[in-house]
Amino acid sequence: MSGYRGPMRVLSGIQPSGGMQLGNYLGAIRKFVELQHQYECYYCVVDMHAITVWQDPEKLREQTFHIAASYLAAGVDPNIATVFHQSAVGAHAELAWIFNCVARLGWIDRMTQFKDKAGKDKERASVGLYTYPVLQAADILVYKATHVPVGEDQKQHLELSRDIAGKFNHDFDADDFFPLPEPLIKGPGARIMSLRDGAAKMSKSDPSENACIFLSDDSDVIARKIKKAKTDSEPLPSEPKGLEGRLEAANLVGIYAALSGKPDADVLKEFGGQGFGAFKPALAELVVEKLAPISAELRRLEADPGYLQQVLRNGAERAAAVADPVVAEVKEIVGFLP
Ligand code: AQP
Repeated sequence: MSGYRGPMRVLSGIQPSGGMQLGNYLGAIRKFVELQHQYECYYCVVDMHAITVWQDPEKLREQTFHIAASYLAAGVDPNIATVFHQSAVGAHAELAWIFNCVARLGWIDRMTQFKDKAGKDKERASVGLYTYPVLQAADILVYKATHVPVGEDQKQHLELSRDIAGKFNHDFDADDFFPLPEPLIKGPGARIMSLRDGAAKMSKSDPSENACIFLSDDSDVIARKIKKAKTDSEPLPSEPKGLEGRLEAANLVGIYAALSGKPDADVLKEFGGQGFGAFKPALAELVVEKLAPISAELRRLEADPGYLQQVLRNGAERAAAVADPVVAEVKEIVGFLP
């Protein structure tokens, strides 16, 4: 974090581009809950990121409530952490423009997520999808956040945020104005893979409905998806090195380990030598046991949009009170008139 001496702050967000999925929960939200007791935390629903690919407006509103409700259902306390939706705090977009003029084209060209999401037809992708990681840097740095809990897929974007912060500090001779934010990635669940393809990450917008477990899935749906999960025909090994090259098996064992709090080695001590016919029902039972209380709370909260709206409004006010003065200072630093 170089010589930065400001408060330790956490910022993270999830896109309302679909239902909250197990990867988002294990890779991100579970960490949000722990961190709220250690740092000043800002958790946003990143609706401006979501529209980098087409979103039906009515669904976008619903999904924004759904993601906010999922934060709370998983244990984020809006009286401790600041919970809000990104578009309600204009400072994110203002700083993103200035960062568009700091970031270099070559840096953005290297971002692999754009290549993955744009696919073969990148000429037809939105400009927003291309500059997405610059907006992400603004989301973080507008709060001068020092720590960012994310899944492994976001590592490259976090490096870019550090580069942008460093270049801004250097170009404007503004020593340590922005911290160089640290990613918080490590831990079980940092990379949960699709149930249909062990080489692709679990994603809420995966077109295959059996690829992904959603927080809103009921116990029958969870059991069915796990039963249908792709696997090989070998029994489970009794040690982690036996999972090498067995992507799907490694993913299921990883999910079991992340939810049970046991290392992979202990899971394999228990299930090594057994086939998926025995392991899958045990996994389904564990997933249902861990997710059921969260889904019940999620349903309760979603039935009360008035409360969710109030949480988001209060959060946006608190967030703007921190972000607006940072943007005002940035404008002065770059030479804009007040
Ligand atoms: N499969 C995953 N394993 C671990 N962590 C994951 N995250 C996402 N998928 C996994 C983490 O969840 C946070 C929010 O992600 P996001 O919604 O902003 O964007 P994403 O990474 O693109 O998530 P999805 O579900 O794949 O969304 P779509 O389908 O819309 O692209 C991040 O911290 C991410 O690392």
